[in-house]
Amino acid sequence: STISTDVLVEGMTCSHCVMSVTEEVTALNGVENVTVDLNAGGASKVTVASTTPIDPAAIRAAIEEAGYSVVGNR
Ligand code: 9UX
Repeated sequence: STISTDVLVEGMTCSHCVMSVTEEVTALNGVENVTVDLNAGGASKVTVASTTPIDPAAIRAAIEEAGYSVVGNR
């Protein structure tokens, strides 16, 4: 079954931000799909679907690599 992990990300405002984050997070082992709810309530919600649990620190690192900040979960 699929595991879903949500993180809230600051600083994403356009579709190119979405592409950059999606690309970095999709590259993590086990990640099957990444969706972004842009600017949901001030921060954007990034939802990571995977077959195995993904280390939240790895998701954070990938998002920071793309140039954005994780501000929380859910
Ligand atoms: Mo769009 Mo995102 O011009 O940092 S790439 S705002």
